[in-house]
Amino acid sequence: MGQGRGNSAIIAIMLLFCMLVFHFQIAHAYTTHIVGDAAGWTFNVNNWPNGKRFVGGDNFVFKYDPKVHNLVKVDEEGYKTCTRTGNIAVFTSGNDTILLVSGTHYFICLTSDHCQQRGMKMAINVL
Ligand SMILES: *[C@@H]1O[C@H](CO)[C@@H](O)[C@H](O)[C@H]1NC(C)=O
Ligand SMILES: [Cu+2]
Repeated sequence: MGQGRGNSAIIAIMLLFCMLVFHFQIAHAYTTHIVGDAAGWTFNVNNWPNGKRFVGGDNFVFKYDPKVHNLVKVDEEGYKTCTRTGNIAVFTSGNDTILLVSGTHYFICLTSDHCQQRGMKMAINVL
């Protein structure tokens, strides 16, 4: 009888452990980040990722006025030089949700001098 109770306790602990691991994974897979917080994807948004933690599978919502801005995913060179280089993707809805996998992702705005002079560029490091 004591033996049976011991096994039950071990099974219960293992179950609890599995649930915790499962919960942890779910909690991290579906985080949605509003880029730039309340201000959105706009001038001087480049520092927004600083000190934040992003995990592969997180969603990033870019909100902006599509009459004024756009959103172009570029490579590192495109980010540095504010040009459309790399396997680019152009977004123009003003409410773009983008799922990012592990790696560093680069976004710029190609309106006028927004990337060069107004800080409308962003490198997002995803774990
Ligand atoms: C932005 O997009 C999300 C998801 O695609 C949607 O739920 C939300 O209502 C949209 N917001 C606006 C202001 O269009
Ligand atoms: Cu812009």
